[in-house]
Amino acid sequence: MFALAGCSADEVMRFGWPEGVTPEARSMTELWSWSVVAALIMGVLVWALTFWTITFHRRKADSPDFPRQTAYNVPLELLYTAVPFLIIAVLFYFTVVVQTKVEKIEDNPGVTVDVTAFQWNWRFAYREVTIDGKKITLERENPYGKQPDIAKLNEEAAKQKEHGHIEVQPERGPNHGRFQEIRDYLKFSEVEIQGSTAEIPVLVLPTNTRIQFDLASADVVHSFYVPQFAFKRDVMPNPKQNHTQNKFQVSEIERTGSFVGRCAEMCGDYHSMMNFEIRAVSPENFSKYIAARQSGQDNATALEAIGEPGVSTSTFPFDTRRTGRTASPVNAEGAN
Ligand SMILES: [Cu+2]
Repeated sequence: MFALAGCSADEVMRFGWPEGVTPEARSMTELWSWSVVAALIMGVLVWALTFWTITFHRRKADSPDFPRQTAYNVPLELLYTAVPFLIIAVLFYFTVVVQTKVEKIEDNPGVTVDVTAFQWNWRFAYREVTIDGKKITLERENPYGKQPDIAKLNEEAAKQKEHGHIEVQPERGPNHGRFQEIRDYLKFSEVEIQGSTAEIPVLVLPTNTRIQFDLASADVVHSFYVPQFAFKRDVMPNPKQNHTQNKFQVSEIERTGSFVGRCAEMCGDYHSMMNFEIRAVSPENFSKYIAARQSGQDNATALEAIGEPGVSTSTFPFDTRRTGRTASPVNAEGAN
């Protein structure tokens, strides 16, 4: 069946997973593959025992008696309590090893990207990049303003109340009484990529470089998912107040190419159209790309300058018109 479907041995062994492009993704895929193999061995054993029992140990047609009953066999019961425990222990061990690798965060990653999810697209801001061995900081000030001292405001409000004044307070959000319109936790950069209805945001990253992603949402909960990283993580507003680990790293992207990314948390009307692309290029091309962006070129022009397609190749913008009944691609001119 696999041969007829034209599957390679590698594809068969991935049991449905996409080809990983980071060492972390490959570790997770291996864990998945061997877990499936272990489960299949166990399955075959259980099926064999089941069919052996019902075939050869059924009540004989000419005999009124049940076959020999083997319940309450203590050694056997101990064995089938111990064996599953052993299986769980082995699975647990390998899971912990892989998880530790996947969640590892090292100091000084080569590139740090601030990812902002919003209804319904993505903004990528390079915080730090390494160009020819030198770290460059590209972060710029957040235009959303700063949260006032919330503790002090609360204290003042309490005092006002004590003195019989009822101060009309501007509306505050649920996160420790923070003002919802002020999003001081979002990060901005000189070099950013922002998606729109007509444009899939293409995030350019270098191969062979440790990359850190810092995730934050400007509104509701989203989820950053790149199938070929075999990784997704929820993207929350106010990550600190929501006690989320909003950083993760990939130790490297192993090859150049275009890898689709998606929002994996149902986040509203156009959730399904909240796609992005990771474009992995060589570190040399990445340096050229950043230089081109810093000189004022837009994303498509800077991409074309290094010989890359200017728009996404792994996915395309969708028609967001309610009356449109087909998921046909929309070009930049035809989009609304
Ligand atoms: Cu979303």
